[in-house]
Amino acid sequence: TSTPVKVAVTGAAGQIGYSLLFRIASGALFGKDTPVELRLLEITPALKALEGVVMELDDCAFPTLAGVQIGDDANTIFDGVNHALLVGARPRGPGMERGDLLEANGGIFAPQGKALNEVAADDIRVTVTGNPANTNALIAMSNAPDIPKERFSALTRLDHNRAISQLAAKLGVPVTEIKKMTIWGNHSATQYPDLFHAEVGGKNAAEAVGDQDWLENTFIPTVAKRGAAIIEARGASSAASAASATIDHARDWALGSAKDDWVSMAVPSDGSYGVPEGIISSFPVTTSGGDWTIVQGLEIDDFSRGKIDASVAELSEERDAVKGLGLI
Ligand code: NAX
Repeated sequence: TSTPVKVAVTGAAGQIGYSLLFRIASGALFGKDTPVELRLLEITPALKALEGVVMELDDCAFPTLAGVQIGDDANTIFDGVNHALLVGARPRGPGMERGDLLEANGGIFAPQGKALNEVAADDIRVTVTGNPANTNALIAMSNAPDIPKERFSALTRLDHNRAISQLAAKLGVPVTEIKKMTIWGNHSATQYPDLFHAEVGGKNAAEAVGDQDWLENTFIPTVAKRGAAIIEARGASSAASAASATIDHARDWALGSAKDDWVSMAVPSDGSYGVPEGIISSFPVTTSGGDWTIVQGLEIDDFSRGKIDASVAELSEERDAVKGLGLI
């Protein structure tokens, strides 16, 4: 057997963690032949609950699970890790302003970025799920100067998967028929799920839908507000689907995206599609050998341009805010 891949998960005692850890341990991330060692980071008061989760992991007797270490010190937990899934974050409390939210998360993601910089493995890849995901990833990246910037990403795969599911339902086709879905911009209500470059059974998705009103006034808001709809229905935010998307994201990044398809990932912009450098924004990307490449050459019409620009403007504001707070 090979050396175990070391995967760190933060916020491991939370809702997403409760789904994510069992998927990783069962081999959903790297396959059944790759042993995985879990490194679980929590805040001190949550360690007891995390011990309970580890008891359950033990009780699954997963053949792929080579070991579990838990703790509240990032420098210990991140030591030698190959993948870091940063899920734990500070949620927006009642009456909390955006600046307060960004500052509270800066207090989590700046030290975690520094710790990764010091102790992670040379091949570290970092995925941020905890909200505000794009800007939290920017904070972590900016605090890890020795790690190449392209090793930092934020999760928009849940939005991507939601968009595929909504489109498949609208057209009455299996999700496997849908390719080249794109989420542009921020993982927030301003995100832009793009049907103009998506394909259904090899045909253009926007044309297959043939209904601009549905696209604009049903599809886009349904995808963008799906998180709120789940809270409304379930009384708790999406967890299993967020865990599943985190697996999809990290797996495709490590093992490569499918031929003739692409995925959505929020990555540091290189200026492609007029998205300014210095923010982490969602793009269509292909992945291979642990690297991502932004898909080039897509034509962006005025409608899409306006939607992308609006979401990117929000990311630029968040970037300016965390810069003003001295977090990046
Ligand atoms: P929970 O509140 O259930 O769990 C979060 C856990 O993080 C808690 O156990 C907490 O103790 C821990 N934590 C807090 N600060 C920490 C720190 N400094 N180090 C380590 N652990 C820390 O939230 P959950 O439902 O699991 O959601 C986690 C995050 O994912 C939230 O920020 C949430 O907004 C975000 N989401 C992101 C999504 C995406 O698509 N990018 C979708 C789902 C989800 O909303």
